[in-house]
Amino acid sequence: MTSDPIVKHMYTADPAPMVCGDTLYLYTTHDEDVLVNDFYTMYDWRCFSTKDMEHWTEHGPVFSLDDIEWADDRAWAPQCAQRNGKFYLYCPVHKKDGGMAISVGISDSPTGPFRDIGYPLIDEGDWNDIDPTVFIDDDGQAYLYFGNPELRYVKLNEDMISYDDSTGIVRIPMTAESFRKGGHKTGTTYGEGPWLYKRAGVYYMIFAAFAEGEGRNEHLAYSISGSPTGPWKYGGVLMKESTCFTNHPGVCDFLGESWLFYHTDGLPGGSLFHRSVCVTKMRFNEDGTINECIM
Ligand code: FUB
Repeated sequence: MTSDPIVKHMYTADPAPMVCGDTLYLYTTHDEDVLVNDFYTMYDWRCFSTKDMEHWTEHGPVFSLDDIEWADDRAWAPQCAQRNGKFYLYCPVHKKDGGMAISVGISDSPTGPFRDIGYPLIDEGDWNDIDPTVFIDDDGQAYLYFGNPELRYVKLNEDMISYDDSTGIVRIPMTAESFRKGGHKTGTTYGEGPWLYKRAGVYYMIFAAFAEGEGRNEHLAYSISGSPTGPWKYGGVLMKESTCFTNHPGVCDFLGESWLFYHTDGLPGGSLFHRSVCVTKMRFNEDGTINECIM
């Protein structure tokens, strides 16, 4: 299996796997070596692929801020989905006129190049609109969850670039029962980086989480539901916090295993702004709970 981190020649974060045929495509963000204003300095999205979880092929930048006319900064955590022979890359960005929003790039190939649809898919005029996770259920309905500090979702239309207006943007109740009492702004552990995943009829919302108390880094946790729209019930800690301020889950099934992609600051020169994507196997119990994953 891959030795961690997966990418050793540049800083990558926010891993988002997508399986297509016999290949796993891993989309990541890219932390630049040189920081601007001592903050996340991120301009493009990268793609890597593997057929065996050992050997990886780099596909270079597949989408960038330069491709999105209305965006000017913060190429943050993406996720890609395939439908009707097209690939849709959902990416949070900072808008030229202020605030964060979720863009969509479309391509005929999983390795791009992706072409921006020309406008934000999600743009509520606040800063919550980051970290999209897209999931197509067995009945064909696609969901796009996102958000920090609140978890929200839309039901995507068949075209994957618009959503059901009659349902609109749904705000998930941020309760302790759903996300456990915690240290983020809603008073729960839910922080950001949601990842919607389904296994054996159970829906999992896996997310970056803040425990109670000052100076905590993000750990990974999960909530469970019998439906893609909740109600969510807190399930437990999936991965303990590390020395890196953020973490970010990406989950998929491939080669008969379930994989959890995440990031750390473990590469030489690493920091909260210089992260590296890693992967480990997930183990599920018969009752649907997930064993804690060790970095
Ligand atoms: O990488 C930029 C931001 O940091 C992401 O959007 C969050 O999930 C966190 O990893």
